[in-house]
Amino acid sequence: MATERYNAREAEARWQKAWTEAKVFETKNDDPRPKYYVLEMFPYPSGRIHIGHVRNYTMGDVVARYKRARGFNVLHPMGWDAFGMPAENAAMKGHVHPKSWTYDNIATMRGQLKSMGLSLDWSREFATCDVEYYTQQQKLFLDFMKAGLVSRKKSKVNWDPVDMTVLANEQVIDGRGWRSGALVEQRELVQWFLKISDFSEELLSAIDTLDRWPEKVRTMQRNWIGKSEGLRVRFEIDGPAAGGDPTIEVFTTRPDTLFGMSFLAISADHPVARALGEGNADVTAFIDDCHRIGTSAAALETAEKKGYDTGLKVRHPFNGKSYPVYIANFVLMDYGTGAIFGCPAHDQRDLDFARKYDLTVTPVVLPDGEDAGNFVVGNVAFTEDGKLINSDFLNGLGVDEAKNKVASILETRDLHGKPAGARQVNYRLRDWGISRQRYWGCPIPVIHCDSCGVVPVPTKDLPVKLPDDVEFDRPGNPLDRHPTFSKCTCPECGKPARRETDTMDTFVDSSWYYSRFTEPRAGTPTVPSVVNSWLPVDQYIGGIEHAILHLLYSRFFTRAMKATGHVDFDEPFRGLFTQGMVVHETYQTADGEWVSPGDVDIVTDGGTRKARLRTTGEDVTIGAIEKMSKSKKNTVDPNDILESFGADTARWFMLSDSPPERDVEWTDAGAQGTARFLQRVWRIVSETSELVPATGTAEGGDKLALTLRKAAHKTLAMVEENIEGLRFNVALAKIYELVNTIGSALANERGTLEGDLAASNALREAVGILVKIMAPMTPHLAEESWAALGHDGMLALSDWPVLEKSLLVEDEITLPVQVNGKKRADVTVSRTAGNAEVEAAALALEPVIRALEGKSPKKVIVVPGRIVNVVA
Ligand code: ANZ
Ligand code: ZN
Repeated sequence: MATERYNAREAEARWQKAWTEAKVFETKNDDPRPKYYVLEMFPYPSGRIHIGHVRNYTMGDVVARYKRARGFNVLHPMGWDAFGMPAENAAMKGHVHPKSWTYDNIATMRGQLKSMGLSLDWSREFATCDVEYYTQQQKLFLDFMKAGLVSRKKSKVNWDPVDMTVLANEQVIDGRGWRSGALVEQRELVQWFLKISDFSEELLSAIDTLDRWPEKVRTMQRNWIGKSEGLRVRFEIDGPAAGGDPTIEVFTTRPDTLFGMSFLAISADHPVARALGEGNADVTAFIDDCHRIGTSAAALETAEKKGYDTGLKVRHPFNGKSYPVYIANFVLMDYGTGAIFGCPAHDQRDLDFARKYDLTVTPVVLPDGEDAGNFVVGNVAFTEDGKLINSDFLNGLGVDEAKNKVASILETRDLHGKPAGARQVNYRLRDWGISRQRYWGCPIPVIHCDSCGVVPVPTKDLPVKLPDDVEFDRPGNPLDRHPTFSKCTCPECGKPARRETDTMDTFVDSSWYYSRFTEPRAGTPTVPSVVNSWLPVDQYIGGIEHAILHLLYSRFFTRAMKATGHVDFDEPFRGLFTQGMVVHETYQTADGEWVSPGDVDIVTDGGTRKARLRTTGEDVTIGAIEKMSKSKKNTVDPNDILESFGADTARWFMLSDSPPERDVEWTDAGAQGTARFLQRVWRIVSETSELVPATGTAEGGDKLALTLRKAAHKTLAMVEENIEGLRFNVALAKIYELVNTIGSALANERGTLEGDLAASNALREAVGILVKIMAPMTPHLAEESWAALGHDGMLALSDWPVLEKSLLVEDEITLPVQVNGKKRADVTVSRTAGNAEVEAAALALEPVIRALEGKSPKKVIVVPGRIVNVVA
């Protein structure tokens, strides 16, 4: 009986059922214990869980189970980020409705997650495509609208001509749609926006409070918000104005470089450019050309810099000279004022432009250690700090002083009735365009009426439900061509009106789901008293790919929900952890075809690892260890892993080898090693259960008892510390050591364990601790072991072991022993030993006796706790 192998498959299913039946992981909001909210980023229901999910959810589950054992009321929910394009793509390809495709996938993936033994409160599960969820989201939208946080504006969008949809900048990769691969075009559309830019400063400054976020994520968020402090400078047009205004205003962060100016450039969408374009075919052609490159910063960065000399000139504010005005493709209309002054010596783009159009390059900032007489700028602009030169009254000043001086002068100078300069803070962060011309998303709850304009759908008429009877035979938005969806009457005047057919960006859905989990069936988006008691999320865990948008949108949403009375906190996630990826070796046949790990046998041939194709025995090359990807076929299916090894092995292996923020390499050999280790733990448990009685108190005892007790409590302390610090691999390494200690006691000291009550009590205690500290990682094996050790209740409901701090104190001490000033040996004595005892022990050491060469020492000085000095 005791030596029976642990049957993971059978035991795991059994314990999962037992947990579910006992509702162990269902969380009550009114539980009086302190609350702890741990959340992993919810999955998109693509069809199957992938190995990254296994790692992510294992980490969250370890935290959840650990915190539960430590007496917290833990909220650990799961749901589905279920709207989005892939469902529609599947519908277009496979004649399956996005809804059934999505819910079928959810069913499959739910089953897979359940087989991982995650301690989730499934009673709170929802999918963002559930009508109940998106109804509440529509309410939020209407509240945001009332609060002035929604706008509608015409804006240039990236248009994917194949998918017939607007793409976010991030969805345009090298000028092509991320899914369709089609060349993206620019179009103007009236879109719905959430006014995230109202919160730019707050979202930026609050990053400082996120001290439990990875520094790199905080930096990425800061850069994305992109605050810059600069000056708006108005230049007088030299000659007749185009479009009425006698001036052109630019935004610059480098007013110190004004004397290095050699041109002014405006965006193709600038009013002056438009005015010039009227009736001028050349200008219009150039403007059209500019529209063909994407609006994204990346697209502009890589595109060749082009300009059109308008013939207009502007007058410099200080030197009285005139400079040409270009329309340039690298100037964005929606940043600053849509116009710049170009200073080629100190800006690379301006320099490239100046070289192309043969404009002057005058350095005005001199690097330290350079000589003003010789300094020239070649093809690399000098963008750092230095001293001003060639700049009249600014000469000799530092960059910051010069900026200030220019600003103070221009602020107080009048130009055509307005100040010539004004200080300004700018942010890169743009308002969030949420309109999508798709079916499978949350309908935007507004109505367009010819008489009343845009009218919000009254709350009592919610939800605006997605119709089921839609067709996907053509690309584009099926809602647009649905026979009745858009037909409605105006809630204000009762005349026939048109329902909005745009749906919301799926990032909206994931911007507040964590709040919804606290009261997922409420008839309001949140129940404030409840959500405020749970949030912010104590520990959020997910992939670094969400470092910017998802987290920033969630941070904005929280503030918008606060402004509309739905929550009462600013930051949604107190702790954030971004886990590394799961990587795998790649395999390739002689003709370069990628082979999946499942089709390969690894053999060791003369000491080297070799890979062979399972079907033919043909040699395949073992390639680089890379992120799992379909294209290189180096993926492993969690399903296969769970079936062949069981959940505990997969969970343990995911945590054991690498720090959680780094990549971990999945290897079958590693997983087999883990499986063997878990069998070893099971043998230890079985032997212990036969050897020792089920009860008794571990205390005192002789050497073996003490060794076991100390090892167990030290490990306990280390595991606590390292789970709290999310250093799971370190915690696991400590557990391996404890298993070795217990294993060797069982192998070598059986007699003592059988005969000595203190020793056998210590063994039971140590194995009990082992089982409990493994439970967060390998919960099934731990339950099975707990029962085998004779306990009645479920381990999942029991408390964490109590640490006996006294056992952590080292009670021996080692001191160096010097003979005539030279170190000869170390002496180990009891911490409580008196000087005489230390002296005797030191003099009895073989190397000390040898060093004394038969002489008797003149003096022995014991510095307690430090050193023993022998003078001969
Ligand atoms: C003159 C200058 C001289 C500039 C120099 C830089 C270096 P950040 O820091 O990102 O805010 N700029 C302003 N508006 C722009 C627009 N709509 N499209 C493209 N470029 C624009 O960058 C501010 C700088 O970017 C501004 O400072 C301006 O160029 C340019 F030695 O003005 B600078
Ligand atoms: Zn109306």
